[in-house]
Amino acid sequence: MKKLLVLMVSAALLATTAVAQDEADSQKEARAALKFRQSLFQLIRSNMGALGAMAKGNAPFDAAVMEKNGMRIEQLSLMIEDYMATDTRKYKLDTEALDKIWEQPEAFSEKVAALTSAAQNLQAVAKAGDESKFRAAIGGVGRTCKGCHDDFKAD
Ligand code: ASC
Repeated sequence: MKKLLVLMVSAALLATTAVAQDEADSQKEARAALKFRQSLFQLIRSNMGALGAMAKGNAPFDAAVMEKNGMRIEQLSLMIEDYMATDTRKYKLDTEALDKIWEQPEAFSEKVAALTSAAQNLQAVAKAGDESKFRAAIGGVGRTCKGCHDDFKAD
């Protein structure tokens, strides 16, 4: 009975803490991790492109694209912690990822969660169809990109 309780408590704790970090074991593994995580951020960037153009007035608002890209960004945001879990700090890589990502994983998680929320909000706003709210909803997503870059990306 006691063992079962310990097991249940451990499982609950695991479910609520940030994704476990795993140090890369070799330069090769570090390089692979880098490639995967950069691919993920490129996809997020790709989906932000059309949205940014709309927010800047360079393209007409398209609620269907806002909803679709918002959904994609939400899904991609949910992969960030997994793809950043491999700690590559001790390897020499061509990267803008700051050590702080692995030094302060909780703070990083908060930034990721803000992106997920903003992407969910964008979908809701797009679905509701009130064009007067479109720009702010896109801006909300862009702000979370910047908010994380300010702290965790060298640029
Ligand atoms: C983008 C992009 C970012 C963010 C950021 C928002 O489209 O590539 O990194 O938006 O510029 O401030």
